Amino acid sequence: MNDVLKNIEQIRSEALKAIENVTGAEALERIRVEYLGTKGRVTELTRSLGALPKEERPAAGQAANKAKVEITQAHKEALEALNAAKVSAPALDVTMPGRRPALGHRHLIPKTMDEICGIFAKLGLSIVEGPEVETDYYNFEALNFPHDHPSRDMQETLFVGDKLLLRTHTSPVQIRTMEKTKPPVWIVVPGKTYRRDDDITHSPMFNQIEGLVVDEGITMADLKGVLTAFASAFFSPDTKIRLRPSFFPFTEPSAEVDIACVLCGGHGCRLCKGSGWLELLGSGMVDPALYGFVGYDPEKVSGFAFGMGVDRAAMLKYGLSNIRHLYEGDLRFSRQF
Ligand code: 2U9
Repeated sequence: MNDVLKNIEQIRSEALKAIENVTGAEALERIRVEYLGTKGRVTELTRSLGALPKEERPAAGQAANKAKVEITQAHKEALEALNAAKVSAPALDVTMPGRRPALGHRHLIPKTMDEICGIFAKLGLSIVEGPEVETDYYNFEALNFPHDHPSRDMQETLFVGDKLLLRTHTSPVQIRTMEKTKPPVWIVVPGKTYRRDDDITHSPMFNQIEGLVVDEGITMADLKGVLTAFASAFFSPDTKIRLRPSFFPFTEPSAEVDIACVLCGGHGCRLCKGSGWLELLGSGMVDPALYGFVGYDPEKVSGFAFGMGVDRAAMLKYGLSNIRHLYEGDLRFSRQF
């Protein structure tokens, strides 16, 4: 082998070895410049071939070209391998400070639900839950809303098929519980409910808590006693309540329950529109007609029931100006509670 071919072979083997042992992208780039760059060893070598005797040029040219192709290919493969390694295993710098994960915050609705349920639990009521998709029977019929009766108009909802619907209140759970258990029944039922409502104080999905007490000798005095104890525990001790006559299909007599205004204490202000009272919940004595649906004897038992919107209770307790704050998912809002 003549000197030129030896020289080409040496450059080729040195370059391939250097590429094989390369450990990083910067070193690989230095190797590329050293061999393949405009002033690199392979480039210079190719240029110098013109000075060779004519008969040596073809063999030398071929060898130089082959070396260049091999080095270029080896460089390409090494670069790809380095890039792939970079993607699959980023360099770990153990000296970097850790990244604190973004912390969420408990939402005000479940917090308020727990507060309310906790108070009734202390008063001796058990917490019961039930399905959000209900039958027409449990949501309306068994609660004294006859088919095609105008009382249903107040509670429009989404029907899922012919007889299935999104429940408009948690009351079906009380019917299901009475069907399954003999009196006495002392329960509180929290959960999501759905109605065709959407304005500044109503949203199509909202949370309710309802209570039902059916036992021997239950009177309206028990209703007032339990709700007075609740108002004191939830708002502040000695919070006064008052009952106003009302109507619900499932209670007779029925009463709206107001609390003394949380802002002015009953003197009259902007919040209570000068009346000194704020509407908190609805209540009443269970209509004896309902006992017929669940096999209870209205001669033996009587009961009271109540229902409240959790959103409204939270708005009153925490002084919220707009129900939408509860549904925007803004952490700056949630963190305040
Ligand atoms: C059974 C018997 C009686 C539950 C009751 C109310 C009154 C009431 C509203 C308050 C605000 C619903 O969220 S709201 O719009 N509820 O006024 N609810 S009595 O009465 C029952 C329930 C079940 C078997």
